Amino acid sequence: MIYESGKDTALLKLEEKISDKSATIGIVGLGYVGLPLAVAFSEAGFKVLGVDMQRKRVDAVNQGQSYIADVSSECLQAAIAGNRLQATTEQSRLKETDAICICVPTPLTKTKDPDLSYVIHESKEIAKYLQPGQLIVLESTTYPGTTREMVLPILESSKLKGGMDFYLAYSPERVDPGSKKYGIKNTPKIVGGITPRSTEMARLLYSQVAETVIPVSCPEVAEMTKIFENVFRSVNIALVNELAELCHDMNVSVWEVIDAASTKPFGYMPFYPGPGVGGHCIPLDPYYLANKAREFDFHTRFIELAAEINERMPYYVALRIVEALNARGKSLNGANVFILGAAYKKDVGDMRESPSLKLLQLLSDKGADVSYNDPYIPNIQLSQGSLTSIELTKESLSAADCVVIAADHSCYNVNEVVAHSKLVFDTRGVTRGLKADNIVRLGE
Ligand code: SAJ
Repeated sequence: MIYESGKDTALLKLEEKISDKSATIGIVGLGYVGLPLAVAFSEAGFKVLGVDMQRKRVDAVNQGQSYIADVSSECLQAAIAGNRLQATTEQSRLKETDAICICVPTPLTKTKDPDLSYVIHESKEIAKYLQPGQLIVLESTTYPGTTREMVLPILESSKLKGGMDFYLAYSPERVDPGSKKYGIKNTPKIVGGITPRSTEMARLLYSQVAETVIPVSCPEVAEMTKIFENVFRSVNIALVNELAELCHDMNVSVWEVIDAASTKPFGYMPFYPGPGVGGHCIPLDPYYLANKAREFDFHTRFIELAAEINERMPYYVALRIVEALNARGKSLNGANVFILGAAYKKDVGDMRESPSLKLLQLLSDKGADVSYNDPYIPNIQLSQGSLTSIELTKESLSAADCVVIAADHSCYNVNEVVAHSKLVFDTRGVTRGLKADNIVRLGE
């Protein structure tokens, strides 16, 4: 392909600048994906410009104050001190960058339709300042087709041509919030560009921070890979959630069944029942795929049924709590219910789509006097007002008619909780193995 010399030089220059680390990397969206990525590129020796629309986040980054559990303030301060990271709200500064990673949220609307407004907004901003030779990578979890059908036309409104004047690829974030084992460096990174050259440039970029980079043939494969990874989790969690309900009816312990199945060294992978699924991705991704599939007159019934089962878990758990209180001559209405763990999963301080929050609201709506403890989350908002985390003491436990283990934070001493509670409803199976009349478990 014959380029006009100016354009060819710019694209060739990018390869050089990434290889010799003189490139400036733009990270748009400094959340649980963007901030760790910004620090990773700065630690790899690049100058990084973080762009976020939230002034308080920008100020916190520039002051070296991390607000993301997976990023320490010390790492942030080192990157700032080394003049390798700075944050701004000014999108116009993106013209200073050579590569831009878009790490903005892809939530759902109230009717569970994809909300790509952040992706669209940032693509439009990037298009305003797009320079020949830049590499743009979308990281946000989304349905197959977003990069090519939505982001590319917006960027080409700059009159620059994708694949010729600038590179464009999709590379899904693969973050397991709170994981002590996996991070950017040791998690293989998928990259799929709109042209082979775009794929190659994305591969070159991410090979600076990830040990393994896996090129795929196009953005659609990369987008579908990510959605599939998360839908795989969603359907398997739904399977054990449905099994938990059946096991209760059949008076079989689902926890014992799962632990026994886990002894199979091949062809099985354990998932566990819970009060529902929270987080940034698992509750949302099935609806992204289902929405896109409808364009092909394809109804992802299995995937949507799984999402529905997971969504219903807080309601099911609330019903089981009513039954457990009732069996002890206590009505939920007026009962003191103390929830342990407001976060969406253990050892994280994140409330996004938290099933614990849904459960608190449901119990409160049915007349219970609800309170909670979560060492990571000082306060929460319910429809009737805010609640502050109550200290976990013998007194606060014994004062409750029912203590619910909703997020099994490692800091909870389960034996102490059982010893000082009238009734414990365990949604996470952390009391399994303990024999006591005051324990009721999901899935038994
Ligand atoms: N959950 C269960 N039972 C299980 C596993 C999870 O009820 O067996 C619940 C959790 O309590 C939580 C929800 O599902 O409420 C989601 O937990 P998760 O760990 O599956 O998902 P995230 O959002 O914390 O992180 C995930 C990544 N997690 C893992 O791989 C373990 C991965 O799926 C994605 O890379 C990441 O989301 C993302 O951002 O896409």
